[in-house]
Amino acid sequence: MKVLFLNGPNLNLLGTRQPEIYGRTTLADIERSVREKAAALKVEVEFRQSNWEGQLVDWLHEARGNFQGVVINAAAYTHTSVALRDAIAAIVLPVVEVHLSNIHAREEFRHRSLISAVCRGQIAGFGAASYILGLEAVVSLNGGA
Ligand code: CA2
Repeated sequence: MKVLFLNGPNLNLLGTRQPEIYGRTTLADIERSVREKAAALKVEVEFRQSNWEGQLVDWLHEARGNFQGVVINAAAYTHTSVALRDAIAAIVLPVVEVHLSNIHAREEFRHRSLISAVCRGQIAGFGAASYILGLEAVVSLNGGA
């Protein structure tokens, strides 16, 4: 089984700014812990980040036929992107939405996710562990590793 991890805008800065919200863990640290868990589950993972909405749309299209599921932290595009919502709806693959922070406990504009309704579920508020839980969710949606 192959699972694609997609990361949206500014997540490349993780661990270097606003540690009071996002902690000191970098995206590379998260990728490392995802890879460890994936190895234990005998699952292949690919980890990508882009600040560009269209790039994330292209990667979602590419996931079809090449991966068995997607874990996505769409970052700020979560709250704005009809394009990402339409791409997720179009690919007919299990897509799990993850967030480091509990978006429902933050500013009101973060409470609404435009992608939740087309994802299989949302995991938010567990820091880097949200990604591990997202991986487990995709594996479970595929009937196990
Ligand atoms: O909690 C999450 O994972 C978010 O998706 C993170 C996004 C935010 O816009 C969402 O509302 C919730 C922000 C990711 C950018 O992270 C930064 C890291 C360091 C410095 C500035 C931003």
